[in-house]
Amino acid sequence: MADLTLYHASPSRSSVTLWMLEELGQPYDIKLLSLEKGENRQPDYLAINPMGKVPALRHKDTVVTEVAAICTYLADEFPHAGLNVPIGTPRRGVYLKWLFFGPGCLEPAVIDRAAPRKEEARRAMLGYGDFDTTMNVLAKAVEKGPWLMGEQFTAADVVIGANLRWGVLFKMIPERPEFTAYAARIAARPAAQRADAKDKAMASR
Ligand SMILES: N[C@@H](CCC(=O)N[C@@H](CS)C(=O)NCC(=O)O)C(=O)O
Repeated sequence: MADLTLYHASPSRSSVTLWMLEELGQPYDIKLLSLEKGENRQPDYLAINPMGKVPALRHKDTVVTEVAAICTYLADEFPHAGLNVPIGTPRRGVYLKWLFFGPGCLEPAVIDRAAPRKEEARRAMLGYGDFDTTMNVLAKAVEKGPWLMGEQFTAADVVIGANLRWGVLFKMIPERPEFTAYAARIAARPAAQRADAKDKAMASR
């Protein structure tokens, strides 16, 4: 049994953490849950994540939930993989900004656009402000490349990159050249391809 266990539904947001684990290169086990069968709402899983959501990650006695928290945790816990920007490094501020930008701005902006509210919320009320600003900020960040932090691929690229790749694929994010180029660099990563293949195999079970 590995020290790391991912509670996963295939494919879903937990696929982001599956990719992160592949980037990390540490052994891990997968506990596959069926969202259709409601296995994420059963008492044994609610004891792990009371939100009834995947993913959840167990590392020895520690349980971490929330995609971005899991990616941040893994990158810091296994620094040899070079996926974090360590505490004490000035660039860590920007790195953390992108890790939080994923669930704080990018994901809600995309979801709100896909499932609009009955009454439009005021810009100041929304943490991401508005969709176009979110997209413009992101386009500028990935324009130069190859990665958000320049030459270093980090956990922030996993969090933002997965969202972006998925959003472009399902036409929820505009097909701007900056985005398609970044999504193509992400798709070419062997770890992303391994995660995709594992997900495909699990989904067809
Ligand atoms: N904020 C959570 C969102 C996780 C999430 O929404 N997971 C979905 C799968 S894509 C889920 O578990 N849905 C099942 C349900 O809500 O019943 C995170 O970042 O981990």
